[in-house]
Amino acid sequence: MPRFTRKYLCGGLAGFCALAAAQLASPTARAADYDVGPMHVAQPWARATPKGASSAAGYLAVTNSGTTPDRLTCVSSDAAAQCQIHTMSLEGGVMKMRPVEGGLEIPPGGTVTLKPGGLHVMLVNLKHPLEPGKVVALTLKFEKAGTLEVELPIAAIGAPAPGVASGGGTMMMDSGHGGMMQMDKR
Ligand SMILES: [Cu+2]
Repeated sequence: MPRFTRKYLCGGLAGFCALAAAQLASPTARAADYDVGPMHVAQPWARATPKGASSAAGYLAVTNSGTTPDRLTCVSSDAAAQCQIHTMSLEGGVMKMRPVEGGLEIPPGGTVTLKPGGLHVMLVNLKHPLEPGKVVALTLKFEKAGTLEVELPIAAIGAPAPGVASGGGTMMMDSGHGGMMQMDKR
């Protein structure tokens, strides 16, 4: 009776294997979740930045278990002069991002996920680079539920989202907000 090796299992269950590999390679220890009123913030994390970077991105998932919509803004961070929530969209072949006006709506019963390639917390005018293994603190504010202090563990530069297999195309677009990205200052 041959033993079932990891390799054997991977061949037979490719999807399962990819998931297992991603978990093994998870760049951060499991982050804490946070609650304020009916709002739940899960899996917050940020990406490390290269020396000299002026901005950084953070990610998290927000679930609203209440019965009314709420609006999320980022008030401040210990690592940057300004904290904003940005959307990203492809316009004329260029990835553009701009601040969400009036806060990010979290619908009742819904989850809004900020992740590489899409919505993100933008730390503008960094005071220092984000170093892997450390944390960056944010003060979030829900219009109705109130304020919430969260800590984002910092993953390596180019790290995929926790639980997501690496090698995805979206990683490119968000790496350090350089090059192919334009910030729309309106
Ligand atoms: Cu941004």
